[in-house]
Amino acid sequence: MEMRAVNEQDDIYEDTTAAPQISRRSDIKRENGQIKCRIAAKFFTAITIAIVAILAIVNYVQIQQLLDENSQLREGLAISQLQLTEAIGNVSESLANSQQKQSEAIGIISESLANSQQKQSEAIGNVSESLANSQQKHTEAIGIISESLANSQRQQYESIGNISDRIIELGQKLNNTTRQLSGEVAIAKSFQGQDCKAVFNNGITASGIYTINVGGKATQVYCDMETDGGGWTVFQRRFDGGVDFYRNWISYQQGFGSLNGEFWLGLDLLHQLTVSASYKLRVDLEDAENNTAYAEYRTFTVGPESSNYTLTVGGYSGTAGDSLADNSHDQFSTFDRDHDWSGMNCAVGRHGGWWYYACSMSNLNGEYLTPGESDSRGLIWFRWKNNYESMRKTEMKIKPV
Ligand SMILES: *[C@@H]1O[C@H](CO)[C@@H](O)[C@H](O)[C@H]1NC(C)=O
Ligand SMILES: *[C@@H]1O[C@H](CO)[C@@H](O)[C@H](O)[C@H]1NC(C)=O
Ligand SMILES: *[C@@H]1O[C@H](CO)[C@@H](O)[C@H](O)[C@H]1NC(C)=O
Ligand SMILES: *[C@@H]1O[C@H](CO)[C@@H](O)[C@H](O)[C@H]1NC(C)=O
Ligand SMILES: *[C@@H]1O[C@H](CO)[C@@H](O)[C@H](O)[C@H]1NC(C)=O
Ligand SMILES: *[C@@H]1O[C@H](CO)[C@@H](O)[C@H](O)[C@H]1NC(C)=O
Ligand SMILES: *[C@@H]1O[C@H](CO)[C@@H](O)[C@H](O)[C@H]1NC(C)=O
Ligand SMILES: [Ca+2]
Repeated sequence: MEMRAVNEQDDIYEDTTAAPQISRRSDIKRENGQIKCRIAAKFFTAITIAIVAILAIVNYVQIQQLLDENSQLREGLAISQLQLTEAIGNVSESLANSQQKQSEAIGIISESLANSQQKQSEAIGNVSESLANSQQKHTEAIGIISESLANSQRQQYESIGNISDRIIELGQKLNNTTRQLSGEVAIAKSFQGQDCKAVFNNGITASGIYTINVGGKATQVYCDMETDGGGWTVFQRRFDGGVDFYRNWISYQQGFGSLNGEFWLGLDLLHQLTVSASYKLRVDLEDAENNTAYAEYRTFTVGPESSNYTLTVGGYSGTAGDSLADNSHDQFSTFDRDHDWSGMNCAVGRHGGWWYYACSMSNLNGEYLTPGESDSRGLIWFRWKNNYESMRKTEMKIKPV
């Protein structure tokens, strides 16, 4: 900028020198002025140059200073980088140190831990050992206790066993005595009478087996305490064919079967009873369809053995019809004692024991057939059905009139 200004001044001087018509004096004056101008211009130029130079110098110095500052900064940067690196190094080092110390500390801790663990293990071992010892002692003690307990228990058991034995023995004795006593009581109770009516009159009103006194002899009988006012001494019962009634003379004399099941009480007993007082007879029947009927006879006696147990029966009433009055005054027959009127053996023909004549309208000791089956060997009560239909159930019983 300054340099261009100087060049423009030069151009102005060139132009002024190109005018020769100017007068001398005025020329000299003009020349003086021009010189003065030129000197002033040169001076001015020199000053300008000097200023420019100074400015350049100042500029340079400033640049130098800037460069210095720059390098100082770089140096400082480098130093600080170095220091940083050093510091990082220091930090790393101290970190490494602390890590080492930490490792060392961990090592120490582990070691002491291991030691304490060892001690702990040892202590546990010691405890276990002493525990084992105490347990062994305990076990031993228990063994001793158990043994002595077992011994005492054994002794106890033995003595209990002895006592139990004794108790059982005594109980059996008591039982026996009680049984005998209760039997005797039962006999005593019903002994006053010779039949189920007497038992009934003693206040026993349940059907079952009771002991009665027949001619001073204790005898068990089945008592029907329900039918027609109760007190019936049952001497014949059929209901399932469980007992074979095709028996000989002696059997019919003495009786057979079971009082709880089917049975025949016996001709001797019947005789004894029926001659000692006046008895009525009742015959209860049930057919195949479970219809029931009965026949009652106001008089009923069975003669002595010497009469071959001759039957006396009469005074029928009932629903089953009279199928027995025809047998009155007839002797009892079995397959081995034929006392019937027939040329043949009715007991064999009718498969039973009865007061046959030739032969009979009744056959309640016959063969137990399928109920309803029509066969003269069956359990016949002809005048109920007017045929030989065999009964499902029969009962013959007596009661004093
Ligand atoms: C680095 O550590 C050394 C000695 O360990 C110390 O002289 C120096 O000043 C440390 N430098 C820094 C930057 O902390
Ligand atoms: C374990 O017992 C032994 C001797 O029996 C003893 O020397 C040791 O100190 C015991 N250790 C501990 C931890 O009690
Ligand atoms: C049990 O009885 C037997 C003999 O029967 C006898 O030797 C034993 O000593 C008795 N025991 C006890 C504990 O009474
Ligand atoms: C007594 O006898 C009855 C039967 O008559 C029987 O059930 C009972 O167990 C017996 N008791 C004893 C202690 O023998
Ligand atoms: C009890 O009676 C039975 C027979 O009925 C007999 O075998 C037993 O020895 C009796 N027991 C006692 C302790 O009298
Ligand atoms: C008759 O009575 C008997 C039991 O005594 C029974 O099994 C049977 O089914 C009865 N029959 C009829 C037709 O009721
Ligand atoms: C009874 O039967 C026998 C034959 O078994 C006979 O000898 C006896 O005379 C009979 N008694 C009467 C009273 O008929
Ligand atoms: Ca005959």
